[in-house]
Amino acid sequence: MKSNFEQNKEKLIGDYNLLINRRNEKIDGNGVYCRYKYPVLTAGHLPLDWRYDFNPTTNPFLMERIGVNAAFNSGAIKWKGRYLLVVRVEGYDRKSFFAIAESPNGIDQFKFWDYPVVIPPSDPQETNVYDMRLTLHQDGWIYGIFCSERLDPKAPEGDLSSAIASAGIVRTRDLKTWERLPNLQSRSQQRNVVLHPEFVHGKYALYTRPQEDFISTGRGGGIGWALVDDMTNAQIHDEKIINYRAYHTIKEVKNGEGPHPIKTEKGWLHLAHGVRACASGLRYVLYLYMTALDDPARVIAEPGGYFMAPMGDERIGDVSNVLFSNGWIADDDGTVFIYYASSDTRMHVATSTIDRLVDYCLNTPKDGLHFYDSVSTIIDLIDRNRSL
Ligand code: M1P
Repeated sequence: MKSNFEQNKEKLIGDYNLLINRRNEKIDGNGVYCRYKYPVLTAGHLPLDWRYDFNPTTNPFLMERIGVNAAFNSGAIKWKGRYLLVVRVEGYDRKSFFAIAESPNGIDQFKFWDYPVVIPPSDPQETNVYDMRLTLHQDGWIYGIFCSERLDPKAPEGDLSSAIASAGIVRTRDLKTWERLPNLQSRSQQRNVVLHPEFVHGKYALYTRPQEDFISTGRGGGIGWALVDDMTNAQIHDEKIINYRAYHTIKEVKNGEGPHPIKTEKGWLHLAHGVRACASGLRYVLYLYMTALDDPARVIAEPGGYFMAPMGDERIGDVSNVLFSNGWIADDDGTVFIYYASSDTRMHVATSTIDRLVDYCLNTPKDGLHFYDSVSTIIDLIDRNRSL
């Protein structure tokens, strides 16, 4: 006869295996992309032996000892034929860390590696790290750039929530051993910093997001661009805005580059998030734009409005009404796996193709910035359809 402990453990493991082996189902889309029925990762996917003490002597009630709150905002890379996510895992203690989960097909059966990623802290004040973007650079290294957060040393006494954000940098050749490099030096706070995969004029190129304080970008006008000489001592001297925020758009309050852009025959394809304010708070959506092949800082197309917005269950979570993406994978056959998090809680995948996404960028009407432009764009389409 099995003890209660053994029975409960078996049930725990059985339920866990059902969850992590569950097959996903494609949902018909809008012609641009398809969503999938199930999230690809949730807090429940974190390995049981990271959360439970399985020793009946020290944990006779088989209680969860270390709680995981969320698994979200993941960088992505295809590595040795497998689809890998560098997941932002957030514990019940609110600290985030990184852990790698891999899948054989990109849409389901994501399983975490045995241990979380070990990133050495830059200094004792660094308190939290999150939202890593991975770039396999032309120089041969895989770089990870992430947000490094600490208490604002200038916060008034008693204020224990004002923070400052900067860009932390690591590099690796095998995704197992990570070398910590000095944080990016920049005049402003930075989040959503992304390394372009190729050298530009012989330098490393960064997409940036200058911000005047931790939450608000203030006069920071949007997604920036800066060239740096050396990733082992990355310093921004000149920074220019390449993708602007604008009044009464999906990116009125702020925006940020997602993963690094994908090179296509017609230009660099970018995925970003845009944020606007509403009565229920901030609303985060995803949008696409393209830049020129010969100048990745020059925007050549930007469809109006959002590409993806929170839908159904995606709308609810720790920070509701949020879609955020910092990872996608373009396969050799042109399939694109878009990994996005909903409401700072869980990870999903959507699939499309390079051809569809480029067509979407080049042929979706631009945002005319005024209601009458929106109306004339629709009338133009009606007229063209009626003349068929
Ligand atoms: O809570 C929504 C998002 O808020 C921040 O986004 P941004 O950098 O644009 O301000 C980040 O903290 C991100 O992790 C989070 O998902």
